[in-house]
Amino acid sequence: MVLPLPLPLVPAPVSVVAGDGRLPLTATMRVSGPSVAADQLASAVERRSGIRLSAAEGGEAEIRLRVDPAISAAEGYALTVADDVEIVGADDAGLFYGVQTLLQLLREDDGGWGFLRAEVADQPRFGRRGVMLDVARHFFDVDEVKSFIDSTSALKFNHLHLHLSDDQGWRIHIDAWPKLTELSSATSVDGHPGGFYTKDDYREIVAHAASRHMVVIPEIDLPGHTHAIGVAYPELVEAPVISEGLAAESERLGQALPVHGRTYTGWGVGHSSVRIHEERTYEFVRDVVREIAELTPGPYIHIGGDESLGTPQDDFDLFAERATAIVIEEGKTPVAWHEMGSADGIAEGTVGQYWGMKVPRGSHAAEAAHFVERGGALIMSAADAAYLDMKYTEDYPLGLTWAAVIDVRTAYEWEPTAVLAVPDAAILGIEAPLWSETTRTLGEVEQLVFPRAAAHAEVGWSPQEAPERNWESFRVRLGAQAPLWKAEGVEFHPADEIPWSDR
Ligand code: TNX
Repeated sequence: MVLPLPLPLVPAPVSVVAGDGRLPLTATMRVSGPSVAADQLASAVERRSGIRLSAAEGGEAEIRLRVDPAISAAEGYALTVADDVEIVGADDAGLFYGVQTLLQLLREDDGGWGFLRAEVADQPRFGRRGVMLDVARHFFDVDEVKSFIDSTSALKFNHLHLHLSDDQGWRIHIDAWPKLTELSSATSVDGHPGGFYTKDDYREIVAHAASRHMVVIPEIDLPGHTHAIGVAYPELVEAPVISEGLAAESERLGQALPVHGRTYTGWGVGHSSVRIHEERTYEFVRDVVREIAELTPGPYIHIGGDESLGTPQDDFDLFAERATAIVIEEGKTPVAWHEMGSADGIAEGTVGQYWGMKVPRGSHAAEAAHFVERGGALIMSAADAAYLDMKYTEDYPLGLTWAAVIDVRTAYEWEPTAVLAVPDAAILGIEAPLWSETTRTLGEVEQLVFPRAAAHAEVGWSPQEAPERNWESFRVRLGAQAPLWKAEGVEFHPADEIPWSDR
């Protein structure tokens, strides 16, 4: 028996019924509805097919877009492709996602271009579906970040976490501390060129993200990962703590050890810490948080908290309490890597980001659970499943392996609510981070992100009980995304596991 192929949709919708054949795409097809969504659809159709939809009355078929709050849950939509196309979004985001689904139904065959007939009803499993881009280890400029937003929002991701500072560089201008961008942003890992965002650059990124229904979460990583701060303001940062592990790893990689007050271009972690008992440190944190909050329409500011291996535990906990309190005082909800859950008095409502393994080790699960005990919630980024900077195979040229080697199937087959013993309602959703130690260009970033981000998109969006929510179906649907990525210039990795299709 030959099973029918699933419709080529990723992430899998809540419900989908295939119709009969295709609705041909022609230049007389008219698109109507809210202008932003209509323009986005028309431009994407043209980039893909070369056919420009018309705005004139009287065409043979019509694509009608509209928003109707009665339709379903937030971000949901209903889509029908019959003799016309209709997309009804629960809100503007839902309409945008319906348009993304329609673009996946657009296919070329020997008869030309057409939309596969279907009836789709859809809404997300999790309200939080995030990706992270590390712009500190290597810098990516405004246009590159915009491309990243375009390619990931098409998979229905709705949060973009920007890792704006680390040992190797500081990437956003702060008026009150101007030397950060004067002295600490020029380089990246391996001494490659760096860069930074002016406030206008950053506003441009935030606005572009909003137009694709993505919330930007800025991260300033504290109290560790702060060597670059000490290049501009040495009085704020302790001398580096050189562990045996760091010394051995630096030697193996041929990277120089960190020196207080000088640019660091290796990728060792855990050696830096701001001075916990200096009041100047908290003036710095407050100024930075305030200026970034002013640029941030979204509710969150991420204040880091990972791998402060040189910071004594009591000092770390004290810092976590004060820094999360400052974020709240400046009107935002703090987000922190799970280690900050070690602090008894972490600010109530702080969101934790779990980056331990699928089977938690050591104190990671307890630290994560403490955010929930304090009225907060969790974002799941299990490193051995969700980390986009892990290699696909041992010999893959880009990426690292410390957490795992993650092929597409491993990225697909993890369940974010099964990692920790917390109520399901405490899991806001997922985030897949791309750390950029080994990726110098956006193309290299894309090779690690695509296709695995599509697996995480399905983990975050599709209900566990959706009929097509399984690996065998996913790999076929995923293979059908290749022509869309090619049309948009996305440099995906053509992994062997996937039956890639041409059109
Ligand atoms: C761990 S995961 C880090 C980053 C590195 C990454 C490389 C986490 C919160 N911290 O500083 O870039 O590993 O995979």
